Amino acid sequence: MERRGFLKAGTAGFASLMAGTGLLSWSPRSQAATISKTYYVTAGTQTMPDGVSVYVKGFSDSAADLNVPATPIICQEGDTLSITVINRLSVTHNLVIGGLKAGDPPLASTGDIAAGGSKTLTYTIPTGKAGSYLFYDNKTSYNVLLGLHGGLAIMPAGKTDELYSGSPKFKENKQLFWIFNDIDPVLNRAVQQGTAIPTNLTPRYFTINGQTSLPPGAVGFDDPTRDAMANPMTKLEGLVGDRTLVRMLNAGMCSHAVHTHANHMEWLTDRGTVRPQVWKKDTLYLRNHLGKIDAIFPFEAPPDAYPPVTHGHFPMHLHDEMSQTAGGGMYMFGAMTEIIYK
Ligand SMILES: [Cu+2]
Repeated sequence: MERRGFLKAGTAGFASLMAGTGLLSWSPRSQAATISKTYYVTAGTQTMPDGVSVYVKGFSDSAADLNVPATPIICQEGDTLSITVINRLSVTHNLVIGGLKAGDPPLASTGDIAAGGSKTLTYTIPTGKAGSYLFYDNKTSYNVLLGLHGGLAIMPAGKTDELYSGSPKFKENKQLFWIFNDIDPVLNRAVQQGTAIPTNLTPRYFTINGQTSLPPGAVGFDDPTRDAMANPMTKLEGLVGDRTLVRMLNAGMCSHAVHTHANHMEWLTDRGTVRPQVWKKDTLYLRNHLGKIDAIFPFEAPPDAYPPVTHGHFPMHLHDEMSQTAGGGMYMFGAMTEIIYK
C-alpha cells in the first residue's frame, strides 16, 4: 500500500472533522446515543522527511487506508461506544481505551483479534469520565509506537465548551488533539521483517498528529497532508478570544516540554487528574509512555508586545531539542506546529 494509501489517508482523516477547519466538531445532545466506528488494522510505509521509508501500522478508516494517528472519536458521557476493529494483518492485534487517570486500567478492550478477524468493543460511558483518552494496541509494548493509536474525546453530557463539568471554558468547537509519537526505524524494520525486537530504542523521528514540520524549501512545505505547520487538525488558528482546548496525548517513548509562543497555556489536567489550580505556563511537561495533559490556549493579545499585537504567526515547538530534528540532525523537521492570530 502504501504510499498512495498513506497520502489518501492523510486527507481521509479530515472527513469526520469540522469541514474547513479540522477542529473537532461537537453538537451536544440531551439524549445518549450509540457512537459506532469501524477501524481496519493496516500497515504500509510512511516517508520520513529525510526520504527514509518507515513501516508503520494504523487503525485506519478503510482497508485501503493507513491512518496514523486514527481518525479521532468525540462523544459525550452516557453514550455507548461501539468500535469494531477488523484486523487485516497476519498477527494478532487489539484495541484498548486507556484509563482516564494515570495507572487506571483501560476503560475497555476488544480482546485479542486474530489475523484476519474482527471484534467489537461496546462500552457505555458513565458520568465522570469526561476527558481525553488515547486508544491504542497493547498486545505488545511497542505496537503503540508503530502507529496503532488515536484520540478519544469524551465531553461532559450536554456541554460544548468544557473539558469536564465546571472546567474553565473554551470557545465552542475550538478543540483539537496533539498526539505525539516518536519513531526508531530499527524497531519498525524488525517488526516488518519478523526479526528480534530491539531492547534499546533510539528515536530518530518525532511526530505530531503523524506529521513533522517542514520548513520553507523542504519537499511538502505548506502541504496540509504532509506539513504539521499547515495541517488544520494540528495548527492553532483563531482570532483574539478564540480560547482553544488542546488535548495532548503522548504515544511515544520520549517525554516532552511543550512550549507555546505568544501566550501561556492554562494547564487544566495532568495524566487525567484535574490540577488543583489552573497555572498559566508557556512550557508544559508531557510525560512519555501514554502521558497526557489538557490545556487551553487562550488567544489573548500577546501580553509582552508593545504596541499590542493582534495578528501574527508564532510557533509551538517542543523544548527538548532532539524532538525538533529528523534523521539524527535535520533541524526543524520535528514535532512543531504553528499558532496563527488571524
Ligand atoms: Cu520557543
